[in-house]
Amino acid sequence: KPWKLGRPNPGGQLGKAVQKRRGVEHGPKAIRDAGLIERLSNLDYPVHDFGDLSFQNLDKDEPYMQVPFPRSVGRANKLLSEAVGSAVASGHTTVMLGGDHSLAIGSVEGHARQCPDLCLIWVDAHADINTPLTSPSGNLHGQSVAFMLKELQNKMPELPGFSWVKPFLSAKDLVYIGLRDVDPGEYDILKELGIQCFTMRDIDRLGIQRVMEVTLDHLLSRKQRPIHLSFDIDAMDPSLAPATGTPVNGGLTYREGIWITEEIHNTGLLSVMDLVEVNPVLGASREAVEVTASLAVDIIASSLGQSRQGGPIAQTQTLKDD
Ligand code: EXY
Ligand code: MN
Ligand code: MN
Ligand code: MN
Repeated sequence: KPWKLGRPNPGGQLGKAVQKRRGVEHGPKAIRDAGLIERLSNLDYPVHDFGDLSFQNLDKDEPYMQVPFPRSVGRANKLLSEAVGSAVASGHTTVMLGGDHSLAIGSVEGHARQCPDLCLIWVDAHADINTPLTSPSGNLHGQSVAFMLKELQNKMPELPGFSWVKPFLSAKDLVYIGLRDVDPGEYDILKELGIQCFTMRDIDRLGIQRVMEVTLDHLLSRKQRPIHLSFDIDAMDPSLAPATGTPVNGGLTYREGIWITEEIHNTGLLSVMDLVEVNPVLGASREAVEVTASLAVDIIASSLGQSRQGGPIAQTQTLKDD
């Protein structure tokens, strides 16, 4: 049973891993309650809320190796892939609200079915590139990218529930920003595949402006193509985004986060974005939940064109004034 919004998370009774999984399904409601639709409606295009998908936990979903609930997570992702695919096919710039980051498997897969040449920008404290064999926890939110990459095909066991996912992304089409908690097995994969990563140390060294310049050059200099932005709220510093399952100190400042999204918006190529890992149950107070959800709204609005510089009033009004 989910705890009431904003109540401190009572520890003790549940195992830590189980406790951390609970509540993230309430992220979308918290983000909507923080005013997402109104904020997007103030931007210059119509907004359509497709509502929540409904996922079922399957009976007899035994762990595979140490991965819990593989069939339920696999099936949820298949539904999500179809939903994102059809939103993209009907011409929408699409925002997927999570939920945990394992949902990126379905979101990016559905996007890639429509746009096979997409590139992926993964903003996260974590690399989420463990395979079921390297994962220290078994949890699928730390493995999403491994399902996508062609180069990891031979390292992925056949997980029940995921036979529909065929790897579709090349390592050169992916950039990470914000990393600061990478497991040893993930480090090896990142090095071996030569994936472009900007850790928090790189951001300190280069500055966020240079990081985005290199990111966009790496992904777009050969050709302009659709961008998938997968934004894990735990990329942000925990002082700004406390209501999340795996906070790590030393994260992005507000201005770094907004710079990232403004630069992505300015390409004109953002096609799908995920905003994941807001967990209202893990906020220590109502205020902690609200600041996290409101930050999520700012990140989404900025990705979709909300500007810090102001802008002309909408064209219809300008014409009337004339
Ligand atoms: N790397 C750790 C694991 O694989 O268990 C922690 C992953 C946390 C994932 C969060 C969503 O980004
Ligand atoms: Mn999670
Ligand atoms: Mn993540
Ligand atoms: Mn993360």
